[in-house]
Amino acid sequence: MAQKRQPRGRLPAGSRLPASARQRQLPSSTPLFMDTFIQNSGLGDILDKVRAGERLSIDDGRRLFESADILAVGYLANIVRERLNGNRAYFIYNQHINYSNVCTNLCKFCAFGKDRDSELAYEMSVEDVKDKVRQRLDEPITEIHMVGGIHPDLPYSYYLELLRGIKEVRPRVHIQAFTCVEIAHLAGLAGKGIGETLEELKEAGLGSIPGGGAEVFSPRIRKLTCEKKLPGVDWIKVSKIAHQHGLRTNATMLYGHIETIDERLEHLDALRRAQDETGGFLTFIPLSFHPKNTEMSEHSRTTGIDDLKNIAVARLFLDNFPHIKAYWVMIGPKLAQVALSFGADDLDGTVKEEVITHMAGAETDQAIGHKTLIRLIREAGRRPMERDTLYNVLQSF
Ligand code: V47
Repeated sequence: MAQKRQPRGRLPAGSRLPASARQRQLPSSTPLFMDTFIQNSGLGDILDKVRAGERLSIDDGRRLFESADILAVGYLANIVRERLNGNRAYFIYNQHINYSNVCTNLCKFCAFGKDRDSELAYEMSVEDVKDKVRQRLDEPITEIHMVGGIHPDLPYSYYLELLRGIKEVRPRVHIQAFTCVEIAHLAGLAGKGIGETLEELKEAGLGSIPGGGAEVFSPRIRKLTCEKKLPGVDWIKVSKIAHQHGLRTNATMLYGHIETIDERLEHLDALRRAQDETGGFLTFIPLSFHPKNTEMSEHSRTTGIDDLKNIAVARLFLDNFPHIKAYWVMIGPKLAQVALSFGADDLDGTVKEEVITHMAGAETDQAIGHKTLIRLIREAGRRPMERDTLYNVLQSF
C-alpha cells in the first residue's frame, strides 16, 4: 500500500526528531542563537550581567542607548520583563480629567498649560468635574487620573473638594491625582508641610500620585525648558515623602527634545536611587516629546527606535521598578504593542479624553476600547490582565 506522503517539515503525530535535527529546528529566538547574536552586537558582557541579575552602570546604559542593534537591546530588556512579570501585560479602565490648564509655569515643551488671560484657558468647577465622572458611571472605570496646571488663584479647599466630589459620585474609584509639582504647590497654598498636606489629601480621597512633572531632572534642561517649575531634586523629595506616607507614586521622563543621553541616564539613576530608599514607585513611563503648538515646535517627533530604546533601557536600568508602561497615547497603540517585547508590561488604559498630548499634536485617539487593548496584548503573545491602579489583577483574559 502506498504510504501517505508527509508534508515537508511536518512529522507524523507522536514521532520525535533525532537530537541533531531537533537542534537544527530550534526557533531563532532560543538563547543559543541569541547569545551569539548579542555577543556579536558587542553587548555580551551586559547579557552576562542581566542573566546574573547584576545592576547596570551608567556606562552600560550609555552603550545600550548608543547601540545600533535594537533587537539586541530589546532581547536584553525582555529577559528582565519576563523575570519580573512573566507573560502578563496589564491594562486599566481609567478616565483622565484635566480640571484646568491655567498654569504659571508655562514650560516651553507644553502645549497644554495656558496663561490665565489666554482665550484657550479653562477651569472646571467641582460640579463640572463631578459631571464628567457621572457621564461615565455606566463604564467599569476603576481609576480617575486627574492633573492640571499650577493655577495662580484656585484655593486649597478647591482641590480637597475635587477629591471629595469625585468620591461622592463614584465612591469606589481610585483617584490618582496631582503630580509632585502640584502637590508642592498645594502644600504652599495650605501653608503646611508636604507630609501634612498629603495626609489631608488622602483623607479627602487621594489614592496615589501620577508620574508627571518629572521632565528631565537635569538643572541644565530645566533652565532651558521649564525654569519656573519645581526643581528635579524637589520632585524626588515630594515622591519620597509620599512613599513615607503610604502613597504609591509613578515616575516619568519626557525625552526626545534637547536632552543628552547622559542626562537621560542621570534621570534614571536618580529614580533608581530614590527607589532603593523607599520602594514606593509603581511604574516608570517614558513620555515621547510632541512638539506641535509648543515653544519647541522646531523639533521633530521621536522615532520608533528611540521610543523602543527608552522603554528597553528603562526596563534594564530601573531594576527596582516593578513595571514599565508603554503609554499608547504618546507612542501609538501599534508601537506600544511592539514595546511589550522590548521591556514594557503595561499599556496604561482606556484613558478617555486625553488632552495634554493632543494639544501638542498627538495623532492617536483620545480613548481606546478595552477590547482593543486586550487584542493588542494577545497578539503580542502576552496574557491580558485588567489591573487596578496598584497592579492588583481584577480579571485576566
Ligand atoms: O507632566 C507635557 C508631559 C506629562 C508634553 O503616571 C508632554 O501613569 C510629551 O505624566 N509632549 C503628563 N509630553 C502625562 C503624564 C502621564 C501620562 C500617563 C500616565 C501617567 C502615569 C502619567 O506629560 C506632563 C509632562 O511631563 N508633557 N507636554 C509634550 N508636548
